[in-house]
Amino acid sequence: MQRRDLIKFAGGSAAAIALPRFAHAQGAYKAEYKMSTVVPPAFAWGKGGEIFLTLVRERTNGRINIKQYPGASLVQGQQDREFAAMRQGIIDVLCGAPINWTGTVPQLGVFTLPFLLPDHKAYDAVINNPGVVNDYFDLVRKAGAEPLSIGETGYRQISNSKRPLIKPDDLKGLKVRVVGSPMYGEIMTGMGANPTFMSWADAQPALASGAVDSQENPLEVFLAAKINTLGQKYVTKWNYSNDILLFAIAGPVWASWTPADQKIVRECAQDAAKQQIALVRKLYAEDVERVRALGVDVHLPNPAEAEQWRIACRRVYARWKVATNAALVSKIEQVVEQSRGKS
Ligand code: X2X
Repeated sequence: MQRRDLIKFAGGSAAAIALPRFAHAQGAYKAEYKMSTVVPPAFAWGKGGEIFLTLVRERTNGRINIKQYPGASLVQGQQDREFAAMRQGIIDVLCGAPINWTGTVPQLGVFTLPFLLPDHKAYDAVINNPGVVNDYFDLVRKAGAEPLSIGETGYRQISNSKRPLIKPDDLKGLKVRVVGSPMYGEIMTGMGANPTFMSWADAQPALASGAVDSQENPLEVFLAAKINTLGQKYVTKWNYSNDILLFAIAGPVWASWTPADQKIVRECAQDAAKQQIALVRKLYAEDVERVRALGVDVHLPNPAEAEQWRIACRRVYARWKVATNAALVSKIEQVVEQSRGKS
């Protein structure tokens, strides 16, 4: 052993001897907690993650240091592996769309059923309903994470390179990239399209090369990722599915924090979700104008057209209501129904 190494070794063992006392005082906190987001802070939901970790660092005086790994890089871009990786201890903090986790825990996809949440009024009524939230949070807890708060990833709109999509038949034969959610695949198949499951990282080259004709994402994502430069010329703002943005902590990590820190972190997530929703809504309000300004054709379905889209998804809806959690979906349906007509 070289002298330099010896010194290093001695230093290391001194630190190791000191560690237990230090660790005890700090409640065995990690130096860094890893947060996965699919998209970076240039996108509203990546921004939600950044807001959250900044608040946590400030309000815990740096005791809890969360680092964001965008591009789902902790799972090599394979966003559908996020939840499993959280269970394995690779991811400590989730700030994501549960649709990406439905291969691991199908029930977490309840909010994304096609046309379940018709507008923001319905969305707000649902995510602020204690009965719905408690049931959902119980599912998350049973799956291995402590849920903290609910933001919004945004209404997903369909785009393609071929033609305006006015009615379900117009999707016939289109190759559509969807996230790894079997339900989205069935929606597309039901309308005669050919869905391909792909991560977000793979989607962009596939659109650019023409390997797929179509994709669906919130227009905020379309704008931030400049999807129009990938040959996507037509958009239909059909509002077919809107996933929540769930802020959650891996169960064992949560249990390692003091109750006082747990309270702070939960409040930070609640504040971050509020700010993130406000940002998504602001972008939603201006998206049509901004997408049209890029020379993209944006179709806004009239009520009769919207009804056709809804009818085309009815069978998949019924199947996935049962395949996810029929009791919870029924509860959500009731809250949506009550929200109608209320200002
Ligand atoms: O991959 C997508 O389409 C994205 C970014 O919207 C999700 O993570 C669900």
